[in-house]
Amino acid sequence: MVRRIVVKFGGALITKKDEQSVAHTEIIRNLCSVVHSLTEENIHVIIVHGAGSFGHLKAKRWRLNEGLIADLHIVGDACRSQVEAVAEVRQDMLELNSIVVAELESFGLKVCSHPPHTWATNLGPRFSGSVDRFLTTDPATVHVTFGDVVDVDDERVFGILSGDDLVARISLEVPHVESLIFAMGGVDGLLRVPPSEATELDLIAEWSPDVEYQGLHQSDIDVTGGIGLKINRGHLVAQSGIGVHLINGEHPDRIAAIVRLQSWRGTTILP
Ligand code: IP8
Repeated sequence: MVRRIVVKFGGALITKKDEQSVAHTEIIRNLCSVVHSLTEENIHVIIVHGAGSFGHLKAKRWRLNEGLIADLHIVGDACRSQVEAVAEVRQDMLELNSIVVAELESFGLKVCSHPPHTWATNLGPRFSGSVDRFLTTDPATVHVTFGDVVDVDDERVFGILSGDDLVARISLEVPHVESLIFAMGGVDGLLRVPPSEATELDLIAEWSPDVEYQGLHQSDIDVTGGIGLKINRGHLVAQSGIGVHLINGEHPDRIAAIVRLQSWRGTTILP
């Protein structure tokens, strides 16, 4: 019986969110170490990582989430057009991806990386592109993909496909996914009050749509939907019977604890 999990490494966890293209290499290494131990227990792991400062800052400046805008110029920017910015963000995302891949390989894992702009088009949880590529028969092969700028088949021409949309389709369509785990930065899970005011008691252990939560969505930095998008996509996945959990990725042992059915701190999204 195949056991498979999907883990989202949040962009705010694996990068310094407000400084262009700075990765938290040690956090990435610790996450990859846990992934490695799980593969040794025959668990198949699919990793989707967010963009953090490798994607959101330039995408926001060049309004790539709005699609093609005629004659947009930014005085003093190294890029001359949105089309150049699209190419640069794709390149920056490949750079972040190569850091994640190198850390996984340093543990002896085989890695298959799938940059979305090469196989996916259109946006949202029903984006186009087959997710069959994430199927493996060998747990020592880890598949990796990430939030990216993809082509769109209408007048927008391009747009941002969030890692949160990728995890939703992968979890729902690749067989035998038992859990989807969002590893986040700076918080233990969903909180009842804003993270800056929260105490240990404000963690929501189980979330369903009638439970109110507060999350930090830095709409001045983010071009995708922040915590609201995670909850929305997580809830979609939970409705199909897959366990959906949010944990603090600075404690990656919590990922292993979920899989090993031990106790852990974080939030479960109920169907
Ligand atoms: O951080 C966003 O992906 P996310 C992708 O998973 C880009 O929402 C390029 C900003």
